Amino acid sequence: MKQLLFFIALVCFGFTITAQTHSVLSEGNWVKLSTDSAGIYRLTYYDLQSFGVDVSNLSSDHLNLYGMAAGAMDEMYDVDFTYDLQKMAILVDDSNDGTFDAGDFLLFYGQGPVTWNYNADSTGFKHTTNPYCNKVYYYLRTDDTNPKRVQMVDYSTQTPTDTITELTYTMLHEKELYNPLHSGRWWMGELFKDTTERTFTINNPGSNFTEGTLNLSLGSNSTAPSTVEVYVNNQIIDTIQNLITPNGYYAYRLRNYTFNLNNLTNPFDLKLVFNQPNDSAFVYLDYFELNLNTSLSIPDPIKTTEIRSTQTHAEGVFLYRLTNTQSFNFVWDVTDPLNVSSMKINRSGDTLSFIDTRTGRNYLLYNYAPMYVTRRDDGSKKTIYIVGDINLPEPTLEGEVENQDIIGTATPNMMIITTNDLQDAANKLATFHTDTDGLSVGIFKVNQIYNEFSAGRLDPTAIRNFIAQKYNQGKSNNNLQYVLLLGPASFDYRGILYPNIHQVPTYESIESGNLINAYGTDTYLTTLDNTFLPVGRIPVSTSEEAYEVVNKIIDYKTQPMLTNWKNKVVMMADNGEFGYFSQDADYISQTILDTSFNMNQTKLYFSLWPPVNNGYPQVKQELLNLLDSGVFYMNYMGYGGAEMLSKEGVFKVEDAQNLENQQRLPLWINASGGTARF
Ligand SMILES: [Ca+2]
Ligand SMILES: [Ca+2]
Repeated sequence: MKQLLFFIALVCFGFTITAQTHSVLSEGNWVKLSTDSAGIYRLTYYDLQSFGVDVSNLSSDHLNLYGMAAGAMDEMYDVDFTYDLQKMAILVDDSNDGTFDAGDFLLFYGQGPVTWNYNADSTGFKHTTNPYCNKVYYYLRTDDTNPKRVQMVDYSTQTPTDTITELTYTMLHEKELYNPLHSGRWWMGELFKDTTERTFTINNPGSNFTEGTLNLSLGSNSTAPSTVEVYVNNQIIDTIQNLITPNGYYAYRLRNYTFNLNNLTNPFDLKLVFNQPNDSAFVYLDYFELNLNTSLSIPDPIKTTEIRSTQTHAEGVFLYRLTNTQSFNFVWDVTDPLNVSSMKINRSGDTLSFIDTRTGRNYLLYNYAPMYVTRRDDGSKKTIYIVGDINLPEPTLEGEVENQDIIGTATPNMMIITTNDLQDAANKLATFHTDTDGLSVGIFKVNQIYNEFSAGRLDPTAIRNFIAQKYNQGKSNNNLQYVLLLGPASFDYRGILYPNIHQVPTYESIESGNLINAYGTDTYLTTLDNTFLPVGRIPVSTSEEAYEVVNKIIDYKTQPMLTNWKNKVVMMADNGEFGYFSQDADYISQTILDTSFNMNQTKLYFSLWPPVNNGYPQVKQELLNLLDSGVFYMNYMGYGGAEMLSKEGVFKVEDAQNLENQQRLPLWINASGGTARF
């Protein structure tokens, strides 16, 4: 009988698998690479060899690169969202012999955390910094089929309507240093407080700009009127007025300013001066970005130059004419980073030109010369020298990627999303739920999710999309019912202040400067099309902590103490805030009374007790007695922090540690500040 069951299971399994799609990572040999700024990157035969790739008789057609466009994932829920790695167009130079061997190399367009978009309404190109990740990852498959290569695009027979002679040099200065409220996605840079004046030198060899725009973002906190003066080459160009921050919940108020710049020199100095009205006032520089117009004249020694031009954001057939371009022989259209194409160019002396009928394109201009490889026998050793005049950078090796296929995994009833460190505890909990509740439980690690849903980048939306993919896949059978996040979360996605957090990310608001408007929430992760799935988090950081909580859960469920404590509700309310805390507690209390549940309620409102030495010792004693004897549902409204509840400390960390309420654990809901930060 056992054998028969096994056979049936195999058949079902086989059937399910064929009906599903699979990740490209489910087969083949893979190497993971990363880049941290936009540009053309090179990988040579020797690079692949040093990565451990088997390069003997490597057919160049077997090389393909995969990834996703840079930037944060799109938060808009779309049933047809893209997932899994996408094959990218790359250039492979194998000396036309079909084999990738010594002297051969491949080139690809790699990106970084900063992307630029044209903003037709205002100031030209605006940047976006990915708030989640400093790198962009690429996956090289070395035993692939169907090679995807950079194709030549040829519009040279079209008659131009416009000649483009200017490019827009975009430049960003942004340091991500401070997040004072430890919340949200904004990070501030240089602090103008003890230092109130800073000068930045803008230097771009080869440019001949004289005008452009400056986009300045400042976060300020000042109770009195204060100003920031903006200087170019020590000439004041404007004074920012009215830097007053509203009282209340602001750590700082973020504001954006745009200035037109004229009579520029290359290089030039940009100076910011904060006129500080009192010692507590300060200003953060969030960032400044520049759009500088320069002629398409690009001398040596620049190797790679990005070309984007505000002139092309209209309809037309554009002739780009670039002078002084002796060293360049390639122009790539990188507007779609996964489908890069090569422009058909025309060279005449030191002038390079090309035609494009499409508007709003981004190009990269670069040079690659043949590489010269010499081999020399040095005793028994063969030393290989690579000589070339190419200054193209190489991507960073991140390591091999094991085959995985969470896209193709069947949808479980419950999923546990966790990190490598915590998976043993996750396994224990999964087994428990399967044995006692009959649930199928799937454990998924965040890094595996990133590989297939965000090309390796930490991104909360990758988690959301993964949950959506699993939910949609099991929709007809209502398979996915619960999502558990097992692990810590942090506002510090990039590890700027806390580099070693292995996190299961939460969703943070964009706003970071305001205590009320900045928040983190896990519900984003399971809010799908028209569905919201129950989601919970066990915010533990270590395996020991994880086991402790898992054991508590198992105890709670397996040793029910069916005494009257399961009927007890405690409503605790702080004083202050004009009595709102007790009013709100009353509202919840009444809501419980209105249900058919016959619960025994105890009200611990501070305002009903006499204060003793500015404290509430009687409330504290009553609370500890109640908790020790067992409370089913504990509700607290009031002031609080990670160390204690209420300013008077009616419940502190040591009180929790001294409780004798094993097997009588309360469901505790707090409306309070910072008590349950993770
Ligand atoms: Ca070759
Ligand atoms: Ca910033």
